[in-house]
Amino acid sequence: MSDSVFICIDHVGYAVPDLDAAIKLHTEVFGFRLLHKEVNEEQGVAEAMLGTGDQLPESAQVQLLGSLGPDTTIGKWLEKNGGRGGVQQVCYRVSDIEKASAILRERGVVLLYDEPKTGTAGSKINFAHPKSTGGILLEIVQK
Ligand code: V0V
Repeated sequence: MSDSVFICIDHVGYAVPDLDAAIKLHTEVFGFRLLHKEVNEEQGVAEAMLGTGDQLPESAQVQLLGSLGPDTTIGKWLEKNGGRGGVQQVCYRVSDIEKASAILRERGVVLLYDEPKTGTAGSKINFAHPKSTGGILLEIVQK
C-alpha cells in the first residue's frame, strides 16, 4: 500500500448555469449556509462555498461554480452538457501541495499546472487531468 497523499475531501464542485439560483436552491431548499463568495478571474469563475447548517470546521463543502463567459472552463463545460449544471470536480485537501504534487507526478498522475495557482480564499490549488484519474477532474487544495 502506498502512503496517503490526501487529508480528506475538501469540496465537491458543481458547474451551474445560474449562480444566484443555485445558491437559493442550496440555502432555501437544502438548508446549506453560504460561507464564502468570490470571483476568480484567472479561473473564469464566480463561485460560492456552502456548508451544512451545523458545519464542522473540517467538513466537506459544496462549491457552486458559475462561469464568467462562454470561453471559460465552466462555460465550455456547461455548453458540452447542454446548458445543464452537474458535478464538474472533486477536490481533495492536502497539507503541502508541493509535496503532494511531487508524489502524484511520480505515481503517473498528470497535473495541469507546473506550479500551484490561487484558489478560493487565497488557497493554493492544482488539478489532475481526468485522463489520468479514471475520468474525474480532481482538484487538490492547500488551505
Ligand atoms: C473535461 N473532461 C472531463 C472534465 N472536463 N472529465 C471529467 N470532468 C471534467 N470536469 C474530459 C472530456 O470529457 C474529454 O474526454 C477530455 O476531458 C477533454 O475535454 P475537453 O472538453 O476538450 O476539455 P479541455 O481539455 O478543454 O478541458 C479539460 C480540463 C479543464 C480538465 C483541462 O476543465 C481544466 O483546465 N480544468 C481545471 C480548471 C478548472 O476546472 N477551473 C474551474 C474551477 P474525452 O472525450 O477526450 O474522453 S475553479 C476552482 O475550482 C477554484 C477556483 C477553487 O476550487 O479554488
